[in-house]
Amino acid sequence: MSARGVFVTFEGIEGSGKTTQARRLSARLLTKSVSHIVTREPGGTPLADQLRSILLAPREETVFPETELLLYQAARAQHVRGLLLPALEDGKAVLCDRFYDATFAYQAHARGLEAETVGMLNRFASGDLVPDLTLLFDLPPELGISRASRRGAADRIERESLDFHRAVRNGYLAIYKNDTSRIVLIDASAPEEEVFRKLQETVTERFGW
Ligand code: Z5A
Repeated sequence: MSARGVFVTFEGIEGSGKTTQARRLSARLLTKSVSHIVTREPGGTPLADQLRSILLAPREETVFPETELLLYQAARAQHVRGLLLPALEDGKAVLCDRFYDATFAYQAHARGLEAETVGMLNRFASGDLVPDLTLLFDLPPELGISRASRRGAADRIERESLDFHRAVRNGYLAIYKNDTSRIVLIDASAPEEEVFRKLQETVTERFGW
């Protein structure tokens, strides 16, 4: 039986470059024949992808924070059991674009839901799965939004105010301060190549990648 795989999560506000960096790390792992998968939240299985579409579609009807929280957790419960745990048990590394820190940053810090409730539901949905490493890509929201806006139509969350995105960033920084051994803070305002260099240093030191 192979050893359990390594679980790495990529976090940050929108436009922080996590998806770009996850793709770059995946390309590097391919050259080193490290067996891995790249996935994202919400999403990663057919049902979780449907929940993602529901969550991100702009709509007239008010989506209450409680509803949003439960839908993110439903997608996570499916993703963890349907994709993440089987891959990790199979010895594969998992690179995951967002995981439960996003729920603390968005639903607790920015939407104002009780952190204790969010924490309890995070543990329930993730089945107590904890990332081995979390890379937090930090940059001013103004820069992140301007980068993300180059991509075209904004989704429901991207349409939130600048103050909302500031609250998300502050939420992430508060989470980082409480867990500096699992989370590595990376200055994402730097050029793409420089950001990747810092990421590479971190994963080489931790996992020999
Ligand atoms: N959400 C939530 O509320 N609660 C939860 O529990 C979870 C999620 C799990 C979907 O996430 C939304 O769900 C998200 C949070 C919420 N909404 N928001 N906002 P998502 O990850 O799918 O969507 P996203 O955060 O909006 O990701 P993104 O906009 O795709 O950002 P990114 O992945 O960090 O950036 P990117 O796609 O890699 O790069 C964006 C652009 O910048 C692109 O043109 C790049 O070429 C460019 N780029 C990247 N790096 C650089 C550097 N270093 N310099 C210059 N330009 C760069």
